[in-house]
Amino acid sequence: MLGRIAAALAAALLLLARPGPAVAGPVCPDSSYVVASFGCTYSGNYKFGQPYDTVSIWPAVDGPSDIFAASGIAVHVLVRDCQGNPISGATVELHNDSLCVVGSSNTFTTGLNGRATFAGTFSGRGFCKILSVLANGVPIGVVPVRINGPGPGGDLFPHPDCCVTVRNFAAFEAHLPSENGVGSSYSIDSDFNEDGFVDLVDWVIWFQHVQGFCLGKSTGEAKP
Ligand SMILES: [Ca+2]
Repeated sequence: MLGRIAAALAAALLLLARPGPAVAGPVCPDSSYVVASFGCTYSGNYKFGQPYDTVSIWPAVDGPSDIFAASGIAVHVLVRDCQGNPISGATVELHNDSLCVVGSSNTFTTGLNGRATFAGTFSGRGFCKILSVLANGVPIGVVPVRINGPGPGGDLFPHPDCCVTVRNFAAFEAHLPSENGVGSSYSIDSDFNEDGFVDLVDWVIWFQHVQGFCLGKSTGEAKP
């Protein structure tokens, strides 16, 4: 009996003596990285054949925002401290000041190896040409992913649901109708299906989503 107890104690001491996993320090931009991958190409009248780099978003968590993966787009990160130790559980954020994002739908979390991939959906509104990537609030890089949503993100009347208002419709209407490469009124930020035309299809998209998610919510200004 005493022999078994001694053996158990010896085993426990051996376990305690083993070096544990290194405790990671703060996020280090020089040791971390972020990269985007693009698996599709444009097929319409806008940037035909070039990597498809645009994700359309809408102001509703359960709304029809594009799934990054469905567009062949993914953002990959590796988050480490300055000693090269991976940081697990880091909160990674896709950010641009021009966007209004609903809740924390633009965040994801690193795994045990400090890595994470975002290929899902986030909700909000606004338009931008790049996304900054922050880990635990520390900028670790940018990716050339465009976000396309109805209306500018910055708002004189901030709203937690990022609702789209009549003011945003005026900005959209200024590009309706237009065609990429013809005249100067075409703008990708009003071409919600990124086919090279701002037309009735985009109008229907715009109005459907505004009706579905923003009408009836109080933003302090008139609705379309
Ligand atoms: Ca279009």
